[in-house]
Amino acid sequence: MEAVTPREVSVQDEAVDKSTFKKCNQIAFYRRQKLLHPGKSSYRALLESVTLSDENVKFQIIHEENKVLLQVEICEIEGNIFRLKIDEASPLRARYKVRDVLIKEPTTQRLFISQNEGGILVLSSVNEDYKLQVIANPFQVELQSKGETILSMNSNGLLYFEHLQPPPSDRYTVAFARLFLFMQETQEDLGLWQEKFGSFLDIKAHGPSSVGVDFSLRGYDHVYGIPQHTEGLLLKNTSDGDAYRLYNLDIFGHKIHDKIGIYGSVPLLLAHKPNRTSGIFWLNSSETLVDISTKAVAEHGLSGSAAETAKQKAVPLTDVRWMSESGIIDVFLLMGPTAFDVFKQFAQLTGTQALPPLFSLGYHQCRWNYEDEQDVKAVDAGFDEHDIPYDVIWLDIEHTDGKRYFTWDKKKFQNPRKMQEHLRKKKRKLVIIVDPHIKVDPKYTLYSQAKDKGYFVKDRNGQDFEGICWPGSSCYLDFTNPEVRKWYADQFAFKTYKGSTNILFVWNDMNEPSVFKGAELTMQKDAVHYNNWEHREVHNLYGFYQQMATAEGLIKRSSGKERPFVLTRSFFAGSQKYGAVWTGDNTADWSYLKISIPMLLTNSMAGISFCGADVGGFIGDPEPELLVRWYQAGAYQPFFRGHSNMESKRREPWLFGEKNTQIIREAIKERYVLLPYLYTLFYRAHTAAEPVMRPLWVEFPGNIETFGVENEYMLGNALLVHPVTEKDAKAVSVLLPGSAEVRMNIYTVTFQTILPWLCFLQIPVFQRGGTVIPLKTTAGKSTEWMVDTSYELHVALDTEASAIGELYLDDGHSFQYLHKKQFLYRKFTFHKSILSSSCRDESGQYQTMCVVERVIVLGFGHQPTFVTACSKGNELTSVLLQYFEIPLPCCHLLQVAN
Ligand code: NBV
Repeated sequence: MEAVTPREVSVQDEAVDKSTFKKCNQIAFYRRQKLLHPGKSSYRALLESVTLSDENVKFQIIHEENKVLLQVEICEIEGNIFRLKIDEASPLRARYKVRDVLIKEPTTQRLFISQNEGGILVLSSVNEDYKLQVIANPFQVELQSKGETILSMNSNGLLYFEHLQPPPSDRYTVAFARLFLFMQETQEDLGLWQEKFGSFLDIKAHGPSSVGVDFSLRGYDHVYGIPQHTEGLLLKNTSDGDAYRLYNLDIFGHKIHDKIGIYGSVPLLLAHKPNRTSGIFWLNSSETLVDISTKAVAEHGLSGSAAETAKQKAVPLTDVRWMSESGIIDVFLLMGPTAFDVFKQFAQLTGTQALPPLFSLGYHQCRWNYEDEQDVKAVDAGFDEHDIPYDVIWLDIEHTDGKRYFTWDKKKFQNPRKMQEHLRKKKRKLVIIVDPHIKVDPKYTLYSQAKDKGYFVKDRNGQDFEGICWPGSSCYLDFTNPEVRKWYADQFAFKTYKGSTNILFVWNDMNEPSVFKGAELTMQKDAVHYNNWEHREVHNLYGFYQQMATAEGLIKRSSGKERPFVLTRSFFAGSQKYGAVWTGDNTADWSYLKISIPMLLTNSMAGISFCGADVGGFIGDPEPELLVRWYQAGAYQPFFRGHSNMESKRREPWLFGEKNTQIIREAIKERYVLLPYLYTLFYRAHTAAEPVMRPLWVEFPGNIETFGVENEYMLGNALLVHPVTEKDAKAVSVLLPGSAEVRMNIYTVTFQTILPWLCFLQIPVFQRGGTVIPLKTTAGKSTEWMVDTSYELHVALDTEASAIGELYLDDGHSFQYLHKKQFLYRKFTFHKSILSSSCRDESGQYQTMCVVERVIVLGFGHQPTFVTACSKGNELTSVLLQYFEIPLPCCHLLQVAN
């Protein structure tokens, strides 16, 4: 089958056809699990079987009806994390356990048994802060901190574990054939050994293997996380058939406010109450559904008479029920107690955000497609002509020879190296797309090599799995195989990837994986991967593995020297280690601009700081006002890329009249000026797991008003951003959290302030009192043009007239910051009218000639009488503070006298 053009692809027509995708009640394992209702659990713990080692505590639990034994393993991991694993005690065959997501086997701490009698086992942590109480009958686990129950597991009795069984044909003799047939018919509805969806049949070679359990979070009624859905920030209560679905799917034209899974999944849920944040990380890569129910219960539990209950104070409680199609139960309880602790705990398990090369924090210009070399050059020149900074131009699938990735369409791109040299001279980069499907074409080396080596995913009959995608008939590389990943990484070597240079970086798309005409437009669950694991076990990891292999390839081609940049559409927990993520095919409509904020905040809380949404909206044509507002919003989001569909009109920033060009130019320039702050935030994300973009409640954890806010957010701890997402907005109502004492920017703030929308040119961004942010004094044509540009500090004073902040810098592209300590990390403090700069990390060695040229102090209150520069001995307090220009009226630096 020949290459598919977008118009031919039914996926486009089916975009709005809901029947292409399953509703929860069309998912067999969900239906089966839902037959189990809250109540007394059928599991009983055999506490006499308890064994204790340095690593963990183990015991068995038994199902009272089927008598199947499960093995429970509990361990404490340093840093307030508890891990609970439940697997079959003696499974028919090993069950799938997620690999490669945890960065290392976590370091455990010994638990102590402080009680094991009367059907109760109490485990205490080393520092005795936490206690785990295991109740034998019915089986339940409670986690307490200093006497307070934080959460319990299986308190609703929803522990569900389908043990592996031999196929019915082995179990029944011919004499029972009739009965078996009858059973098969009745069982089909429950999809035990096979499951139909439309014309698709999923044959389950190993039968039913679903697992699930409930958690009750005491005192919590605000829960967040489990991306990716087109939903609001706060997770909603689910009703039957309406669970949050974690199943990576390519849904073109996806609707907003929908709990179906799109593109990526991170099974991490966060719960917050004023004095505590907790997290539940459900490590399972098969299709997963999450039910949420928040209610108020009597303080001392659900039991007790009605009269007693009425007397007791009602406390909120959130029940979270996780249900996965297969694998084991492997769950990490992240005990915080602060949100930042939870972020660290998750990063301790899955890694932190990779430090992006600086260029990738600039503006990216993408389109499906920039036609040819001339087009690329013309668009590039357009940016200079219109004085708009940008760093990267992108090439979509049409740049290839018939959608054979790693090749070029020779008519359109006759000399890709020369084109890249041209961009290099302009100090810019190129990103090209590399999808995971490989065209079935024996003359295509990538295909023939992979075929010979047996590197493709197989169908259930052992043949290479074939599906339709952009190139027509395609096979899919099995990235779960480490050998395939190594081979794939090698494809990025300059010698192998003809026409590539070191300014070329990569975009992984369609890696859910997307399979046109496949069940739910993805791969059959009964396809077979490396080590004979069915696709159902690893589905949500497919994109994770492709991005991992791609990032490794880019590092390898530079002999380990250069940082990679890889954007992926599909992702899982831990994808942050490999690059950036975007939210996929959004629509050019105000509602999609609005939803991009909670979507990005949710990704950020799940560890993926480097995320963004297509500026302008991928599908359709934005009206100019929407496009302008989207640029203004995107300028303050971590990954900033304009992108449009093939059918959309061209929308380079200068095509909407001078007035709009001017506003977009300003927004992009603001982004470039902000880069030192943003890069510093990325360093914090990289080293301390602090999300770059964070919900207000994370910074103001005790302020209930902030808990549901999703139309504004904090960029780092210093900037509050409230993008304008309404058409014709003349004013925005901004919640500036804090008491009357906290000043934001030049405003003295109470809770809700109505600020006049001064003019269309402005983006509502507020600096928090008590912070210093580093900026560049001016924007250049791209990040590389700005290396020598001076810095500027914005000091916003708090009520004590003090402020602190920091600046991180390095060469912006290599790993020298890591291996050779080639970085500079400064701290700025404004106190008692003195601004000082000190070293934040003494080990940093990086030299720069850049100076802080300007300091702007906000909230000083009145005109200073004089401003002087201080020095220690003959040296200035900081190499950075060498030269000052003092623009009036409100700039003061170093010593400012009242
Ligand atoms: O490669 C073409 C597009 C790409 O531009 C877009 O960003 C991806 O999300 N791709 C999807 C495939 C086609 C979508 C209809």
